[in-house]
Amino acid sequence: MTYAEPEPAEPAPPAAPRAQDDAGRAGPDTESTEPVVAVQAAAENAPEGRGVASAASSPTPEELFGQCHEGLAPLVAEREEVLDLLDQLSLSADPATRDAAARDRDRLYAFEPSVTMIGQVKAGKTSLVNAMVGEPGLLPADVNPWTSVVTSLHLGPRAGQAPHAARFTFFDPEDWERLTRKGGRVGELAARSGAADEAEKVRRQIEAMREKTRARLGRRFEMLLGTCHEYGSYDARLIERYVCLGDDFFDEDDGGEAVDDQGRFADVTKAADLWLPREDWPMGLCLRDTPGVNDTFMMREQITIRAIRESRLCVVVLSAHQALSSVDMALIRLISNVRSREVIVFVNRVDELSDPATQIPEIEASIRGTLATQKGLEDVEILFGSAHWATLALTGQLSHLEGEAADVLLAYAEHALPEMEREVGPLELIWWLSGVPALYRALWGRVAEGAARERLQQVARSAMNLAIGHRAAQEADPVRLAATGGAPVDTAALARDLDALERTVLSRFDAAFEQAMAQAAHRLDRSHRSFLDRATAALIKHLEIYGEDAPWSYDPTGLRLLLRSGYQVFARQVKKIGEEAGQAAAEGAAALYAGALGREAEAFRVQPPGLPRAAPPVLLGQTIALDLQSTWWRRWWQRRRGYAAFAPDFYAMIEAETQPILDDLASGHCAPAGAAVRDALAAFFADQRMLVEAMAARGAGQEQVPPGPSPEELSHAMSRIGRLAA
Ligand SMILES: Nc1nc2c(ncn2[C@@H]2O[C@H](COP(=O)(O)OP(=O)(O)OP(=O)(O)O)[C@@H](O)[C@H]2O)c(=O)[nH]1
Ligand SMILES: [Mg+2]
Repeated sequence: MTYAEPEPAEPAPPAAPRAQDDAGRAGPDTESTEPVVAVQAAAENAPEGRGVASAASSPTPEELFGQCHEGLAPLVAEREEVLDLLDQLSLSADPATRDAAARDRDRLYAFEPSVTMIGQVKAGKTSLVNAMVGEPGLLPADVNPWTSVVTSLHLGPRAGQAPHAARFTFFDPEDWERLTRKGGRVGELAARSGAADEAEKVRRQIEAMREKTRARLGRRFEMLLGTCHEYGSYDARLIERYVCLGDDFFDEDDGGEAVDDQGRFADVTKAADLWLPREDWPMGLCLRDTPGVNDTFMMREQITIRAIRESRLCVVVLSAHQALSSVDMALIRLISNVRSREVIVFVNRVDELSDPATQIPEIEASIRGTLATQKGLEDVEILFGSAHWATLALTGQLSHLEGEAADVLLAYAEHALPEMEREVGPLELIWWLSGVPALYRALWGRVAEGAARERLQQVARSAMNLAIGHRAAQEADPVRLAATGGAPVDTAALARDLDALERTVLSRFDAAFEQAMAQAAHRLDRSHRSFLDRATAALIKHLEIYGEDAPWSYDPTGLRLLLRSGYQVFARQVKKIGEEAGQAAAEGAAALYAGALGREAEAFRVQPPGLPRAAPPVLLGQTIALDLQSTWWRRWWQRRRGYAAFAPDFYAMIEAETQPILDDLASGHCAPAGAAVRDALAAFFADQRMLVEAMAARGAGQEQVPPGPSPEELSHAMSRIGRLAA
């Protein structure tokens, strides 16, 4: 449902501010040349042909970003090849083929890989996102921990075509109810573990927040739940009303009244979406800024988990002087369920180090040490940089670098210069040192080998099938058949056979999938039970040996590993049965065409559909009572006396904590994985049916037959993308 807000009192000024006009970019700052000189001094030690060029040739932000996208060139070239074939097909005589070609073309252009930025509170996620979109100051940095807003920035050549420029989605009534009545997951957890005082504290804090919201929005706020606000344009001020809540916006002396509009909707806003047109970008990109994860309420943990799930790539932003401390095990748990190639660690704020060149390798070693404790995270890529430096490069405000800060940059630049491949100006050098170009290169590299490759393959296969269908239709053309003495093609029978093939393929898939689900449920349940038994046995043993007063903890990592591997087995199984079904569909369809046209099946090599992959089980990383060893959990069991009755209580509590994870895994991951594969198979058959209908239309003489693509050019385009479809 969309709630149409009464026109804002002051209409939002048009279009998003651009770095160069709003952030005061006036080209490189000429008032203070000190850092420029300093950076240039570094050039003297640089090897031949590399180093710092004169400041005169300062690049524009567009040029700085141009370098960021260079790595995408090979993928874009391959995309052109697929587009060539689609161009050929759009010359086809029949409208259905033309429509399908237009649809496939759209699937290529509308493709928008997404990246979720997660990290510690105040690591600089928002500042980094602002730098990555070239608009310092766009999203408010320093968002109050109460805010639960995930902001998705949709960038790219298509962003200008979105129906609106900004959309702010409010909590659903159920989410809100859960958060404010029960205190979210943390309240449930506290209540379950019998930590009544903790539960009460959370409840009181949430009640206070609810009151504030009511004061700010009046009773109207309940009407906002489940709705969204949409705008044709936005500016930083408008965004602040939704995503940036700070107590500073309240005037306590004034009875807590909001002093102005800022943060007005912040506690009821769940998500913000902004569209930022970038005409010159080779493809779209969605960057998701999330609130820091180590908050006490764990409301945001759930939100972060959802945000990670919705993106294929995840950037963990750490602060250089905080790197990975034990507080961040929650963060590590979240990423340990994502494939390591899909995680990048970005250590931000290196400008705050006193000696980055020396400290960076030390920080890297320490992070690697922490990552090594989690299986699968050993080879995560770690990058270093500074959103602050990126901002300086984008705004050209080098004069803001003074004294010590300039010295740090200079020393780091000297250290890094030998790695430069060519001569650069000071702005470009700072941009490079900011790590933003390296981060883009890493991200585009992952996109090109992952999601974009899959999309390209899916569309290439679909385009090949359209081309094959087009050929079959040409061969089945009654005029042509009459000329060569061939019998007319029975398209009605072909359509019936295709329907029968679809029923067979899908029902086989359904049966195999049902079996895989049952096996997964059984396997996961067994792992769960055995974990509960082992944990309870360990607790009893501890009590027998040490009594009730010695602290005890039990690491739930084992449960997570078992559930993860159980899920991976399931995901592989679904992939296999999906591929078998796709293969059967393609071979079956090829045989039907060949039979109908009296040719060898080889003549119509139908491609199996490209299938979606199962999403990684990020939810396994969510915090459970056993993770909170130092706080409630210890108190929970210290409050218990007489451990005979203790064990069943413990078993029941941990079961109540962990059973929802299994349920969510089944309903939120396993079932949707199967449904997505089934949809792809059904879409394959829909295309085939469409081609047969087109053939029938020709046969019935309902279509004028314009020349269409030349067979040679079509074959040529097909042969070029054969390798992409394979
Ligand atoms: N010196 C320096 N300060 C930075 C850098 N990046 C961010 N900051 C500052 O650090 C503070 C926090 O930055 P944010 O971008 O709001 O951090 P965040 O990770 O989004 O914070 P939360 O959303 O609250 O978790 C702000 O005052 C920023 O100006 C950086 O690279 N260098
Ligand atoms: Mg932030």
